[in-house]
Amino acid sequence: LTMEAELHRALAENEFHLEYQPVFDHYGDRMVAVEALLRWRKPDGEMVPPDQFIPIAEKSRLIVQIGRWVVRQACRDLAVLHSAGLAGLRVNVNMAAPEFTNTSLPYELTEVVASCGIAARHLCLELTEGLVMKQPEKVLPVMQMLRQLGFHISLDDFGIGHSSLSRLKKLPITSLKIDRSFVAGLPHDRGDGAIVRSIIDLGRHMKLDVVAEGVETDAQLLYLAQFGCTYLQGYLLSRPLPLQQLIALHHNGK
Ligand code: G
Ligand code: G
Ligand code: MN
Ligand code: NA
Repeated sequence: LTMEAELHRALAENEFHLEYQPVFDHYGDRMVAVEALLRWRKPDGEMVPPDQFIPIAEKSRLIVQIGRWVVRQACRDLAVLHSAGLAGLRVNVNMAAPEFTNTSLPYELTEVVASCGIAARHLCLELTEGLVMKQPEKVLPVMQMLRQLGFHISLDDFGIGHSSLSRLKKLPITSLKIDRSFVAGLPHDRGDGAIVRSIIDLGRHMKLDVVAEGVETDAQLLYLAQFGCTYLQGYLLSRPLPLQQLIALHHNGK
């Protein structure tokens, strides 16, 4: 079977599931959001990482169907998390280009959140800079409509794409996620430190939340907190977890 055929089967046979990686406030003590991350377990038990199958799903446009499944599952799970005591928690969902150039996306998402009993502001869509900059004339109107409807939008992997600041200024987004390649060099690499502090300042002046991803050490966390990074995510705080483990983590005090 080609991987494309296997992906069709995976959708039909329920071989996908989601894990959730928490995002914490800068003290590292309050969970404010979770990022949904797609996982594929083949019938023989093999786990296929998303880097391997998402590019193929994007080419075949199967990503649109997979993305619909992801959003619906993530919103259902968020409703479960809200009832388990995590009221107000947001869920972040990664989106690929073919999903975001679909002009019916805002209507579809509005239906999904309503049917799950959550508000639009509880769903945050993560887009990469590259996606926005490649097809701005198609993506921008969709982004604007999503914002008007109350959804949050985050620019993922920020700093490695090539967004012009003049375009960034006009984007209807609510947060920036500092790419983990910059976080990796903290606290000693002076270049990475300068870039991270600049992104934090940029976010503050543009009234955007700034999320640092890939936080793996206490020294990185301290550096980011000291310079006012709003939110933190990374293995130091928590790995991506299945839903039930996430609920357990919350009950143990996070
Ligand atoms: O979970 P992991 O770190 O292995 O993810 C690898 C990459 O796959 C990341 O860039 C992540 O954004 C992407 N990814 C994970 N889940 C999804 C998803 O549901 N949809 C899309 N489009 N990308 C995803
Ligand atoms: O591209 P995106 O930011 O969506 O990628 C999310 C991926 O990053 C997930 O697959 C997740 O497993 C991975 N990830 C999350 N936290 C860390 C971390 O602290 N270090 C590293 N190396 N990867 C991480
Ligand atoms: Mn992401
Ligand atoms: Na990222």
